Amino acid sequence: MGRTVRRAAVGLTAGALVLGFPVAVSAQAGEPAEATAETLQASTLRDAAASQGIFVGTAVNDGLLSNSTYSSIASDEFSSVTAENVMKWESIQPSQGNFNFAGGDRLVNFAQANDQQVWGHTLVWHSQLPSWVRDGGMSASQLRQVMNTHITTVMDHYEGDVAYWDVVNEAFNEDGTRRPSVFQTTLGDGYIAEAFRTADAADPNAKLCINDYNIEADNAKSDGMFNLVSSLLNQGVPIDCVGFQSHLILDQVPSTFRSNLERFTNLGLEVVITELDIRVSMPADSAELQRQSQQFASVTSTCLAVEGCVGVTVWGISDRDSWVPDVFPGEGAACLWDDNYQPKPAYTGMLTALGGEPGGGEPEPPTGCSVSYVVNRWNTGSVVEVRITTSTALNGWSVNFTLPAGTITNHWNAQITQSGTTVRAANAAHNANVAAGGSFGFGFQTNSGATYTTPTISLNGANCTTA
Ligand code: 9MR
Repeated sequence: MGRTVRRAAVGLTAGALVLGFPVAVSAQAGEPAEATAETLQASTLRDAAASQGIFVGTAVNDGLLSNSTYSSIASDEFSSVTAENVMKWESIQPSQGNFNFAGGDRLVNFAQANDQQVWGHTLVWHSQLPSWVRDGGMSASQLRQVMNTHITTVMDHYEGDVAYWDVVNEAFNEDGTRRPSVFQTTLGDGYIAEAFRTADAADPNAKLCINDYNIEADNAKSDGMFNLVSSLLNQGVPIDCVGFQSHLILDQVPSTFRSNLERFTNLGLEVVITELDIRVSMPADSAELQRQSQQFASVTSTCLAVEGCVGVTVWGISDRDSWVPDVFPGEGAACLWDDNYQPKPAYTGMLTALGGEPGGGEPEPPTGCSVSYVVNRWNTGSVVEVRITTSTALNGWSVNFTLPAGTITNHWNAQITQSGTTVRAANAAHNANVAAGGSFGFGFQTNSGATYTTPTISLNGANCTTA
């Protein structure tokens, strides 16, 4: 059946190879790749995670994929994507036999364009279940048929495109008993084994998971999950993994997280952090954001420390896109990027835990400028042409220098002001933007025929060299 534990090595980009850090399928869990003078550290979550042999994912909101800021972060930073909503039953089979794969297909296309794994979420769940299933009053044989048709049709459609499926989601109550979903009440305990067998028949190569929340700690609910998966394995039911959603609260990362994951990996199952976020009472202050950073790092390190923890997925990119404020009024700031898509301390914490470093430890690009200062003089006047080459891109510039004699009577390609011997030239509207390595020029005429040598010229406050 080939359902064995292994570390996924997805999302290894060409960039990682160019950097030459230890790509290390051999990297040991918990040992960050070390940077040396010759090697740069990964500067994105996905490169850093690849160097550790795990994937890093995000839930993707289909409606935001057209936002280029959002989609750039999704593609640059993550090696795995989970459909936040579009692969759920109500989206994919809103009425019986009417399958709508458009949203899921968009995600698959996005993932394939960006060398990403797709995590399928979710096949059998009590929520976001259309009323024709939830309240349909079906007999056991009808509902069994409906459930199996749904699993088979969806998995057939995505066969080869979706690496992991949450086959069953949120099957437990907090006390570890079964949640009384329509599947549980109509089909009984056996519906989970049946769903996994059907899923295995539909796509024998996809990894098949059961996923839940509040099972991160060793508690009654995770005991229920543990007993279930132990029993499924004993019955030979094809199951590969357990997803720990990890919708956490600041300062409440469970101390038993690692040992709890390990009791599942000791059964031979993969474990995955599938929906990580850490919510804070709003407004979040900077001390809380620092602790949140440490806690994202701690969860990431916990996964790295557990052989068989194959990935960490965060539930959304920015705080503004998160489900949290809608469901927990007064709480939020649960993600790695803020409302303006700026990385938060939590981003740096997670990247660092993965052995990466913002900027990758790359040397700062060289800064500087060089000047050519060409003078044409006659007895009572001079024309000076200044040309400056900049090593960094400019979005507006200001050039300062001294003029030992004379008054500027005319100038071009800059706004020029003179105060005694001090001259300031600022960009004109048409030459404010200069690419790195590019140059710009301006000129002026004076009423002095004195000999002008090239002065010290500064660009945006830093002195240039003379070309
Ligand atoms: O993030 C999802 C949100 O957009 C939906 O409105 C919500 C509906 O239940 O589901 C959210 O995602 C959930 C996930 O599918 C399962 N685990 C809990 C997640 C947060 O509610």
